Amino acid sequence: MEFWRQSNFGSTNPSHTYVNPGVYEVCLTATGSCGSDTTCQSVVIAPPGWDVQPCNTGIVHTVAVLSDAVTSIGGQPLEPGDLVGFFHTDASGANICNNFGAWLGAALTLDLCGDNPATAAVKEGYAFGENFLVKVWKTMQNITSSPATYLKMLWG
Ligand SMILES: [Ca+2]
Repeated sequence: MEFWRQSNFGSTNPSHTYVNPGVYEVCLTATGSCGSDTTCQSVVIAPPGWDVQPCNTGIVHTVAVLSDAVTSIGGQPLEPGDLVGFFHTDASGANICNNFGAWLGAALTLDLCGDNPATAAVKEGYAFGENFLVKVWKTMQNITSSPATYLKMLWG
């Protein structure tokens, strides 16, 4: 994980642009005559090409990257802070990032978008029985690990 600190005294809308993908802990401290209060939130910055589209098919599948059973994906060891992305193919066969999240050493649960079979011309997500592609973004190296791994989709 990376940490970043900046003071924005007097700014009502402080902003910062993150250059590198990864997990960041963002804290905002407001100070006034009654004292101060701090709130923190974890944000995940997507690697290039990992743009997730909103799922509007109403078909959602949940997958989990476990903490104990999975220490590597496709031979790539997972380290806390690495990003794990699930990719489906669109109608042209291109790999589209369906969803991704940060693996922090505990189980990572993600909702994946399923394709609506009624809209045959558009492939919005995973079709039934489709293999999926998993990529790992190595946060400390700023690279997507390769080779990519294909796993069989197991919808219940
Ligand atoms: Ca469809």
